[in-house]
Amino acid sequence: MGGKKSKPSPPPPCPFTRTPWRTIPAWNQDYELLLRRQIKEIQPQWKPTIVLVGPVGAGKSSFVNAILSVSKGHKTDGACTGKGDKSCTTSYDKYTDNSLLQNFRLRDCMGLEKSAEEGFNVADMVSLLKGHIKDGYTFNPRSPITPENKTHWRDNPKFEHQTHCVVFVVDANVMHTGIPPAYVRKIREIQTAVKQLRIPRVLILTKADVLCEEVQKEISNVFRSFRVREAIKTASEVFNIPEASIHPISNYEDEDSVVMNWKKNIPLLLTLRQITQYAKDRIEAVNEHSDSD
Ligand SMILES: Nc1nc2c(ncn2[C@@H]2O[C@H](COP(=O)(O)OP(=O)(O)OP(=O)(O)O)[C@@H](O)[C@H]2O)c(=O)[nH]1
Ligand SMILES: [Mg+2]
Repeated sequence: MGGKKSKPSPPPPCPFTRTPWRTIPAWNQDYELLLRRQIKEIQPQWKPTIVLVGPVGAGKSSFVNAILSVSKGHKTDGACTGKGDKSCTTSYDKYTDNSLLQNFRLRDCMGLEKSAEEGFNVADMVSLLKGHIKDGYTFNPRSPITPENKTHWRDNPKFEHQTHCVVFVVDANVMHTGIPPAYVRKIREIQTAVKQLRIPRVLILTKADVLCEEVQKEISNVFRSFRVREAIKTASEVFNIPEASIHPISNYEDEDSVVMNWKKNIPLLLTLRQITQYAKDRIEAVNEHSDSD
């Protein structure tokens, strides 16, 4: 009114960064094949264990299925996935195969919940990292495993039984809405144990397709998406993990067609390559240390 101009509102954030915030050699089928080859060439002395941990519904089991699908070349749903407040995954299952996972064991875990008494118990996580928990154990949120459990408790775990890389899995969208403090507390407690045991850490931000419509339209936009970039920065601060160890991905979802998409495989393969390399490095570091004793 009165000729007074109202202040222009700031423009909405540009959906793309000026230049890609992460560069990769190429986004084509040759590069997809190269990544597959590189992963198969990562050959540790024996099969290390990679453990997935994160809030309920973050997409841990979907990541397992995505990796198994990429590996087989067709969609598979070996791990139970679903929407709900309670963890769909309750047991401690391992996944390996004759292709991309031929030299590794991927382990899916029950999800963390907001309440202290529900979901994956932090005490169980510490026992698991140290190698005390045997295959097929069903987690009980209210009562962590103890040495009295003769079936699933391992008294004197060797280095082979321990975890060799921990992969934190978090929904990228939570980075904008705010990650509930209870989750941050639980994840930090787990990180303390992970650091003490010198286990390498990787963070996966799932559902990048939901976070940014440009990524949903075209997955190769993921390293140019402003929102994804911001989510990575926030995650790095909240979880104290270097940005280079944080991977935005989009899992293969139920609604997707049965056909695999090599473009969608690239972020998944980049993630798997780093995880498997870290797990191999962990074995080598311990071997070198024991050689020099
Ligand atoms: N759009 C989209 N949906 C996803 C993605 N990853 C997982 N989802 C969906 O998120 C829901 C939960 O996924 P799950 O893989 O079961 O999650 P989880 O972390 O294993 O959960 P719990 O086992 O319950 O702890 C499912 O409905 C998935 O289809 C993704 O990258 N994009
Ligand atoms: Mg699960």
